[in-house]
Order: sequence, then structure tokens, then C-alpha cells
Amino acid sequence: MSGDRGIRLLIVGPPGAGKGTQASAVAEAYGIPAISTGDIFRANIEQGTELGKQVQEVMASGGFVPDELTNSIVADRLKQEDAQGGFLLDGYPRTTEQVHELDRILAESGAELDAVIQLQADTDEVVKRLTKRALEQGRVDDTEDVIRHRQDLYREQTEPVIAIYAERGAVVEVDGLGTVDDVAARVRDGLAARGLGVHA
Ligand code: B4P
Repeated sequence: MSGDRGIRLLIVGPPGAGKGTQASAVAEAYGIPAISTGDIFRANIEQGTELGKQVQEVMASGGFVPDELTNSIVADRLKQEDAQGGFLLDGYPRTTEQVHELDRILAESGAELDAVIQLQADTDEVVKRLTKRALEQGRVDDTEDVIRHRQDLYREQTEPVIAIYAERGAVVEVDGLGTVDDVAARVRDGLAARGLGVHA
């Protein structure tokens, strides 16, 4: 870990791989905030803020919010007090441009990433999960066409992000199939194997 300044993690994976679900468990175990760009955008839409109005349409279509906007939100969020002792970023970076911005933000504060958790799940499984969530939560971006578009964007824009971190040797691959508890145990083991266990 980066000295006494806590652990800094990313969690990436296709929509429906279970990022949000696992992020809460990991963040709780390490006592760090889980920062989900998707949650930040959804909260703004719900509250009808200016940002919410700006991102509403693109999110409903399954597209990516423009890098410039997303980057500035993350830069501001990471300056907050609770993120000084480490953080888990969920759903960011999603484009190579966002990787460069995160590199810049971290370099500015002299911090480094400790690991990137890559949750893996095949397309059939993620489509099944998101279709189920659509019935339970009614998220506007969980319709079949939009789910497909989000998966395409993930392959085109976010897989190259994982390749960058793999090149840096930062990726912890985790099989996202199975129960939530099974996956959580694999995440814990994967981090522990890199010397990043909760009690390490
Ligand atoms: P997100 O909020 O990140 O949405 P997501 O990719 O669908 O992930 P989510 O966390 O909701 O789902 P999860 O896989 O955990 O992004 C939404 C939108 O915001 C994007 O499309 C984009 O428009 C915008 N956005 C966000 N970040 C951006 C960025 N950096 N740049 C540009 N735009 C950005 O889980 C899915 C479901 O699976 C859940 O219902 C869960 O209960 C279920 N599940 C989890 N684990 C399971 C398991 N083991 N078994 C069965 N079901 C499971």
C-alpha cells in the first residue's frame, strides 16, 4: 500500500458484472469510500441539478458522459477529506482519456494506485442480471437495446483501459460468476495474494 495514506483501488468490469455490489463490500472492509461515478450521476438526475440535466439523456441512451465532465467530477470528489485515506473508484476510468486524467490527479498528490480489480462475467450472464434488475428497480438504461449498447461501449472503450493497467501489472482478475459471497471471497483472496489483505 502507499505508505500510511491508505489503499487506492479501482473496480472495473462490464455493466452487470457486479461492480457496485462488490465495491460496497470492499470499501467497508478497508474503511474507505466507494466512489461510483454512475451513482453520482444518478443522484444528480434524481435531485434535478444542473449536472443531472446535462447527463440525463446520454445515460438513458447507455452512452458515456463526456470525459471532460466526468473527469472534473472525479477530480473534485477525490479532493474531499474522506478520500485522503484511500478510496475505491467504481466505474471510473472507463476511457483511456480518463486513465490519463486519473494519472494526473494521483501524480499531483503523490499517490499511487494499489490495484485494479477486474470483475469478469460473460455477456449472457450480465444481460440476465440487468434484465432482472430492470424488473426490480426500473432503471431506464436497463432495457435490452440499451444494455447491448453499454456492452458494446465497454468492449470498445473500457477494455483498452484494462489493457493499460494490465501492462502496468496492476490487475487482479476475479471471476464474477457465482453468488455475491463467493465473488466477494475471491476479491478478498486476490487482494491478499498481492499483499493487500485487510490486515496486511
Ligand atoms: P454504472 O452505475 O457504473 O452502471 P453499471 O455499469 O451497470 O454498473 P452497476 O454498478 O450499476 O451494476 P453492477 O455491475 O454492480 O454506470 C451507469 C452509467 O453512468 C453508464 O452507462 C454511463 O452512462 C454513466 N457513467 C458512469 N461512469 C462513467 C464514466 N466513468 N464515464 C462516462 N460515463 C459514465 O450490477 C448489476 C446487477 O447485477 C445488480 O442488479 C446486482 O444486484 C446484480 N449482481 C451483482 N452481483 C451478482 C451475482 N454474483 N449474482 C447475481 N447477480 C448479481
